[in-house]
Parts: sequence; C-alpha cells; structure tokens
Amino acid sequence: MTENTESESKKAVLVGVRTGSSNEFDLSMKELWGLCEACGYEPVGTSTQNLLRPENSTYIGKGKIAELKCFMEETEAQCAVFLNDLTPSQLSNLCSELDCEVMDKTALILNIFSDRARTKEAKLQVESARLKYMLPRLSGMRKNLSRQGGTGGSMSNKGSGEKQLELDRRHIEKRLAQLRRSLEAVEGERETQRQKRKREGIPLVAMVGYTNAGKSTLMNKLMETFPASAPSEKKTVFARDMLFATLDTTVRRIRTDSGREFLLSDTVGFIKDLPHELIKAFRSTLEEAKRADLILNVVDYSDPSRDMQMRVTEETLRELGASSIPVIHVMNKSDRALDTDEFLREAENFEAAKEGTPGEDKISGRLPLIRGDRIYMSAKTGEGIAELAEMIDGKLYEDYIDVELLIPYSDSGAEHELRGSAVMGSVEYGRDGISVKCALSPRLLGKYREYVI
Ligand SMILES: Nc1nc2c(ncn2[C@@H]2O[C@H](COP(=O)(O)OP(=O)(O)OP(=O)(O)O)[C@@H](O)[C@H]2O)c(=O)[nH]1
Ligand SMILES: [Mg+2]
Repeated sequence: MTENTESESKKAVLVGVRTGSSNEFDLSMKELWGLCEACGYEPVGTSTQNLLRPENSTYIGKGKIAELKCFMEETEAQCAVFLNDLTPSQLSNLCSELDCEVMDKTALILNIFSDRARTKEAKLQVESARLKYMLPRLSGMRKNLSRQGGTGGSMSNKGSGEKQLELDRRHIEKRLAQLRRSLEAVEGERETQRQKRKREGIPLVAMVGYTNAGKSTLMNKLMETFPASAPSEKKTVFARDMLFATLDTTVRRIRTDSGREFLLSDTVGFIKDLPHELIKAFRSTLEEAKRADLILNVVDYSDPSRDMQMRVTEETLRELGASSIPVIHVMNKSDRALDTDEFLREAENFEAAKEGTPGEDKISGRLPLIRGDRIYMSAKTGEGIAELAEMIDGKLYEDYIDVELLIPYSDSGAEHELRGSAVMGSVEYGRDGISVKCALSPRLLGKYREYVI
C-alpha cells in the first residue's frame, strides 16, 4: 500500500472478476475507478474476467495473468488494483507473477482513509484497521515495498512508513494493543460528550448514506439557512466531489423557524463491501446513528447505482443496530434528475396520490417533492431545505405533550433547559414561581412531572 501525491501519480490498471450480475459488476468497476482517483492514482484501463470460481493461488487464471502483464506494459501501469478481496497468499503470488505493486479494494480504501483522517480518533481508528489488515499480509507487502525501491510505502499515519513496514508481527501486535488503549480513552471522551448532550435534552439527527451522496453539502446548507447564534456552530464542513471526503464526525446545532433546536451530525459515508477492519475500527463513530432520535438517509438520487446504495445503507444500519430509529429519506441531487423519466413518473404518482387533497399546490416536476417519509430535493440549490427542516421538526416533536408548569425559583436550571429543549408558549414570573406553558418530550415530562399543574 502506498500514498501518492498528485505530482507523481502512479498509473494503475483495474482488475475485476465477474461472478454475479453484469450490471452491478460494471457499477462496481466504475466505483473502483473513482476510488483509485480518490487515492491519487491515475487509472489507465480495466481488465476483466468471468469466473465461476476464482483460482486459489492467484485469483485470476494463468492466461489472464500473462494478458494483464502485457496490458500493463503497454499502458505503462505500475500498479494492479483488484476489485475483489485477495487472500494474503494471492496477494503475494500476484506480486511475484506480475512483478508490480498489487492491491485490492480494501487496501485502496484503507489508503484513502489514512490520507484523510484528521482527528485523533479517526487517525487511531485508521491505523488500527491498517495494521490488522497488514498483519497476515506482511510478506506480500514487503514485495510491494521493494518494488518501490524501499521508499514511499507508508503504513502509518505519521509518515514513518518504511520503518513501520519492517516491524515484525510482534511489534505490530504491541502497537495494536497501544492503539486499543488509546481508542478506549477517546471513546470515553465521546461518551462524556454524548451524556452532556443527553442532559441538555436537544434531539440528535444523524445523517447517514453512501459516500458522495451530499451529506456535508446538506449540513452546510442547513447551517446557512438556519444560522445558529454561536460562531462555533456556524463553521462549515468540507464537501467535495470525491469519495470519502468526510471521515471525522461533526455535530452542529440547527435552530429551525419554529424556534426549536436539534443537533445534526455528519460522519463517514458508507460504501459497498466497506472493509470489515474499518467497520470494526469505526464502529464507535458509526454508532452515533444508533443514539440518534432521527436518521436522515441521504441518497444521491441522480446516481444510477442509488438502489444498491440504499441497500448498502440499510444493511449497514441494521448491522449497527440502528434500524428501528425513525428515518427521513432525502433523495438528494434531484436537481440533476428533474427531466428523467423516473423522476417524472415519481411526480405523476405523487400527483395521483394527492388528488382530492384540498389546499395543496400542484408540484409537477418541480422540487421539492414529498412522499411520506421521502423528500426529493437539492442540497446544492437549496430547493426543499425549508421543507426538510419542517419534516425534521415534525418528526422530532410529534410525541410532545402540552403542559402547564410552575417552576420554583430555587430550580433556576429548569427554565434554562426548557428554553433550549421544550416548545415554549407563555412564561410568567409570579410570586410562587415561574408559570410556563409548553410542549415537552416524554423524557422532559418525566423529569419535571412534579412541576405540572
Ligand atoms: N447537483 C447537485 N450536486 C450536489 C448536491 N449535493 C451535493 N452535491 C455535490 O456532490 C459532491 C459531494 O458532496 P458532499 O457533500 O461532499 O458528499 P458527502 O455525502 O458528504 O460525501 P463524503 O463525505 O465523501 O462521504 C459535491 O461536489 C457537491 O457539490 C445536490 O443536491 N445537487
Ligand atoms: Mg462529507
């Protein structure tokens, strides 16, 4: 595994073995191309093969290896990137046979994550995932390293790659134990923050979805449309047309037009076959979704693979134990799909379903389009952003209960908490205490039940 800089981007040939549906395979190869670019490689061509069962020793057949070697010479490629996961011995054998650097999709994704990790937690998580991946593959990786003349191969996040690669299994295991301890400490800090948020009672909305769906763009647009008062809550997040632009979790406070607030979290995106090591390493980050009151499933509606992407998101949420949390499906980038047949069909269905609903305008082909828990919108143009905020607000506060409270002056914290978390009506300062009419979440009602009059 190597890190690349733009000035010396390496040429890579993508290799894929088709074992299932052809359409899905083509989309996966296209995605692999994007991953290569995100890693700083220059993809120069693809080589594919149909195989019912991959070869034990080299994954692809002998004839294919010879063909691939010629192709790599022709294209001057220095690296072969496999779509399919390679076993440690396949990796090692392919390195020898092809006499070039070889990696699989998992290694590629680990490289991207390593390049992008910024916070302490993400760095620790990525290093731990890379070392676990490396452990059984040391010999193949040494061959990769020697092919690069002993330079440029970095397995650590601190640039001491060559040294790291020379470490034996024992050293790696020792480092993994250190990382585990550091991660436990960081996770402890995260838990403290979660508890603090919970005490404040502000609901948490977690954005999830396939990488590049537009989550960070949506967070920025919501912040721009509904600015919070604190400057730290206005800081925009990084959004870019690349896979895995975001690796670190950001939480921002949003105050909608109703005056109510919620916390919005943006985090690492999902991808098909996200490496097992990474899911494990990022589990505590991804589990943010499990603690949310509401999930925004952000989908790139203009992407032909969106059905597969939605399936991957659904499966990942199930795996994380977050499938019972209420969801709003944000069909983002609908601005790009406005004239497609599918979108028009959605719009027609929508019109048909709405017929006879009094007082609603015809929408026909315009954004946003709202169907049950789905909203077709654009985070980029902002079309649908106000409606999405309304949907979030409605979902979060639908089980709130209207009450009247008399808060004694001795409990000064209660009024403060209610102003931040309840739906406030009138407030009067009387002789016996503060009379407040408001709507409370079941949790807050439980907490302040003794003040209800
Ligand atoms: N046309 C269009 N482009 C969009 C929209 N939303 C986001 N984009 C573009 O899609 C690209 C990816 O957006 P991001 O917000 O970085 O996506 P993300 O889901 O945060 O991606 P990762 O952090 O990489 O997982 C950027 O180039 C955005 O400008 C949209 O509604 N319409
Ligand atoms: Mg992002």
